[in-house]
Amino acid sequence: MKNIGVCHVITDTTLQSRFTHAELAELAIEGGADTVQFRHKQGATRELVEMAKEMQAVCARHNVPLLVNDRADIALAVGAMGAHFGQDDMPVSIARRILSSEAILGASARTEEKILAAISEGADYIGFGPIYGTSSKPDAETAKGLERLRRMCDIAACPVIAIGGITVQTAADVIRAGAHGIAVISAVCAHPEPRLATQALINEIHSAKHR
Ligand code: TZP
Ligand code: MG
Repeated sequence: MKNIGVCHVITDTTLQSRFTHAELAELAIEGGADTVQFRHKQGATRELVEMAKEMQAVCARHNVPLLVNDRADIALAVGAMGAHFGQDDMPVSIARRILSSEAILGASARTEEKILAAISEGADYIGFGPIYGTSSKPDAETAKGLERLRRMCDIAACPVIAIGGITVQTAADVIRAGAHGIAVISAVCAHPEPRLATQALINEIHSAKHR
């Protein structure tokens, strides 16, 4: 099985404008993030390629996988380790033909049927959420909570990465509910000190796993 990170930091330049995607990647990695995801919903492809290229340089220097949200073509273009897809994005089975068999491909899935479908299409991990309320994704569904997370982790035969409203106060609960790891935007990107915020999340994840 592939090595799927436990602390995915998704970079965002709409919640804050102090740092670029690449700067956020650097700070998150210095804080211990073991996966970084480039997520940028607007802009021309050429601009996205430039941003992702800068991030890939940071990730390669630290040997941390970069995943590209929504875009297999950009992942391929910049040599990223993988990509993450929602239900309206490219199917994982097709993305797998574009990227290599070693690529880490994640899929967001919110029901038992969709989780099983994503796994059979070849997803290496499932993104499940939002666990809590979030304002980082305007079209997010209502919060699923820890009990739903627990059930989904039980049925998924691959790592589940929980997302949505996760903070340093709740990260340990999410791991104890069975999630392999967490993905966060605001807890790191909107924090005054992204490096320290990541460090604190990592501490919570590790202490919950080793208890
Ligand atoms: N998908 C489900 S919730 C969410 C995404 C991209 C937003 C997560 O952001 P935050 O700030 O960690 O709640
Ligand atoms: Mg998407």
